[in-house]
Amino acid sequence: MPARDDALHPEVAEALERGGPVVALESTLIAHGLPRPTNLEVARRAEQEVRAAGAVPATIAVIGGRLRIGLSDAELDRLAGRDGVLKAGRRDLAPAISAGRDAATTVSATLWIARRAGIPVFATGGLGGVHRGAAESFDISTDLDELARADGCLVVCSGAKTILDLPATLEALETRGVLVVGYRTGEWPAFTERGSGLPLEHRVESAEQAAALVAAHRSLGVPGAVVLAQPVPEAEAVAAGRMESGLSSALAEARRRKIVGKALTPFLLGRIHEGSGGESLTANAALIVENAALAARVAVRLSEREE
Ligand code: PSU
Ligand code: MN
Repeated sequence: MPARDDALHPEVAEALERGGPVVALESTLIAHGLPRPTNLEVARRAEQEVRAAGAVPATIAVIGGRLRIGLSDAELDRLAGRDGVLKAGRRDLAPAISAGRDAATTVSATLWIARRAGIPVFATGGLGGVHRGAAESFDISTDLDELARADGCLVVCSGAKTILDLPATLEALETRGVLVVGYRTGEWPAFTERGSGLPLEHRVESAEQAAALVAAHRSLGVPGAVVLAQPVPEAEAVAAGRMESGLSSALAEARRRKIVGKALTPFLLGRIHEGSGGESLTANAALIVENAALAARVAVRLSEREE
């Protein structure tokens, strides 16, 4: 499905037409990953950082049953402030649109929409991945499969969310042949923590090097996205292991209350943000904004290379 023209915000359409840099941003973290009012602040700051780096932000969502690639300020406000916004993975897009609903798009849905609209650079907080206990629950995020399909796309993130089984998530990316590169790190970042202790084979030190690597990946036609993993800024990082006890009780509560499927990630993130006295929320907000900024810097280099 090529994105219908009316889905594009005029500013995004204009940038795409002239081959200018655009960065896609997801909206599930706004509607389901962060509490109010931090969610709206972070969404706006991420867009500002993209602009400051010389690119155009395209936050993606479904508003009143219409796909939007690039949101107006009023639409961003509506998404951040309303109850009952659907969390839409790729498979949930058609139901959201046909029912005329508001839906926030996850990594899988956003990446799919962005790629079809010709926006191959995308930023998020932490990827979805293999949940703890997945050997029994089979809970593995569609994000991983979409990353494997998103040929030539760059996805900037801070690894996968700490609530997940991080070694298994990294293995699952390897199985799917998704290239993972550290940005100024040799370790798989752990979302709100700087590192997971899991080594990464490849790293780059600058936006310029990242752009050269993405260009090589594209020109070879290697399938799948390039994941550029940037650790949370030092000043906002949560100390290693600090979330574990809160996380174990949140996981136990989820089991007790049978919270499964797409409700699980928002539930666990909510519990962790509530329980950490603001520490994890500050880190989550900071990393989202930094990833948007880095994605924009690479998008600018990529569009210069194409000139
Ligand atoms: N990053 C964040 N907060 C979030 C998410 C990412 O900092 O809430 C969202 C993304 O949209 C991701 C989703 O796709 O969590 C994963 O959900 P699930 O585990 O149900 O696939
Ligand atoms: Mn899941």
